Amino acid sequence: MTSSSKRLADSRYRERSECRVCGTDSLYPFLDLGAMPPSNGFLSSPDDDEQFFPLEVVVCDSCDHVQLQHTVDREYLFSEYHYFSSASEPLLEHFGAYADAVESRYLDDDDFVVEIGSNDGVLLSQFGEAISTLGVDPAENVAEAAREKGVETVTELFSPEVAGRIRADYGEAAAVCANNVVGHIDDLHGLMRGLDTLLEPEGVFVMEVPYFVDLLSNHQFDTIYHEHLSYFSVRSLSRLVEQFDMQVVDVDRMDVHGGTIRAHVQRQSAERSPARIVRDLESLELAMGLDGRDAYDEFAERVEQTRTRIDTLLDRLAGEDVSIVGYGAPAKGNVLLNYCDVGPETVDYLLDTTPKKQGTYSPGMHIPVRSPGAFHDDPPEYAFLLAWNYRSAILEKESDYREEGGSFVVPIPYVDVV
Ligand code: DWN
Ligand code: ZN
Repeated sequence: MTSSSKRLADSRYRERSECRVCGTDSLYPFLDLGAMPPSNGFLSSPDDDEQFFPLEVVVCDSCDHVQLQHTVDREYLFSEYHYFSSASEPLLEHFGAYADAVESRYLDDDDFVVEIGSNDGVLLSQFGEAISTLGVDPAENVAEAAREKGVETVTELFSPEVAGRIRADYGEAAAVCANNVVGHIDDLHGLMRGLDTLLEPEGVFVMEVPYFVDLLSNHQFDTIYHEHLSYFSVRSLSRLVEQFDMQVVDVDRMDVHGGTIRAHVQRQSAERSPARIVRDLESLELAMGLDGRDAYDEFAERVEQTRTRIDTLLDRLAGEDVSIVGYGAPAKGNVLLNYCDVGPETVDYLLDTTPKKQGTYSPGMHIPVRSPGAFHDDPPEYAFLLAWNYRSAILEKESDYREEGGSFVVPIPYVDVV
């Protein structure tokens, strides 16, 4: 694809000069992934207009919070959404256990739970009958899917004003959940003010975000895209919440999405004191040099090495005149395909279980997206595992494909063929 066709959009994004957590205006740039289309911006036709935006990563010189230099308009990214959490079987199990854990640890009958960015209701639909719930999500199409599950959902971008309206209409919340959402929010201080409005005095904010330590350690550069404005460490999350008289009281490490932390946040005035794991992870981050700058520069070098390895391997395989298809059409897969400049000349199509993605074309590289049936009807020699975060579930599901000679090309955490 020529660079001219990746011309940067002239609107719908702005450059930030100050840190989203602490407000400092000293930001250290360490990775530039180039002009990139919205990673969930699937096209109806390969000729559709599409916009490209800068994708540059910086770290704050004061609080070490990792974040994007630019903010792409949130309404533009999230009003019509192609991502349905329930399309991935492993996530259904994950959120079922999540609901049980929150309910048993924090909730009594008749308590009220709000989820910010509730998507298709995959979490709230799994709380017990005795708990009243409300979803908040800006995308009408996924909110409708949640309502069909019986999950009451308001189509809004969460804000202090929305929090005030929810409190007036429903009362204070015993728990507010937000999963793969806090990293998507540009106004983090507005989020915290909204939580302060909505939470009961002893209430808890339970949030899941990809853990920057896992991203760095496992070279997960493809999880960097415009939806994800922030890449949290426990230290930067603590720095955010402490400005609002709250604190991180516990952290669970989860495998989902390539490595996630489930952080539990409460008011400093609440009963609970921080578990030791909070300090331990902050010590781990310092031991990894996240308060310096070498760790970030070395990560950027490893990203470049990964691109070279992926391109070299795919070029060699394609040279043998074999068929290669993309397994999954995740947002991260579109970052990887665009950054490595891998298109339909190399990958015949992407298969994906999400009905809304099937029949579309991938953003930027315009690879057709098909249903899994195409894969099983005419198995390719190679499957490029773009949904690498579900590696074990997918390799197990496709064991027959591999026994009959098919191979997976795995790009992350290391380029591999299995
Ligand atoms: O933060 C976000 C993460 C959590 O979810 C959102 N910004 C967007 C989204 O990112 P993603 O698209 O990279 O998420 P997934 O869950 O890794 O996407 C996996 C894709 O692969 C889905 O479209 C479903 C598909 N899939 C499949 O085709 N066959 C998934 C599995 C497990 C399968 O067997
Ligand atoms: Zn900062």
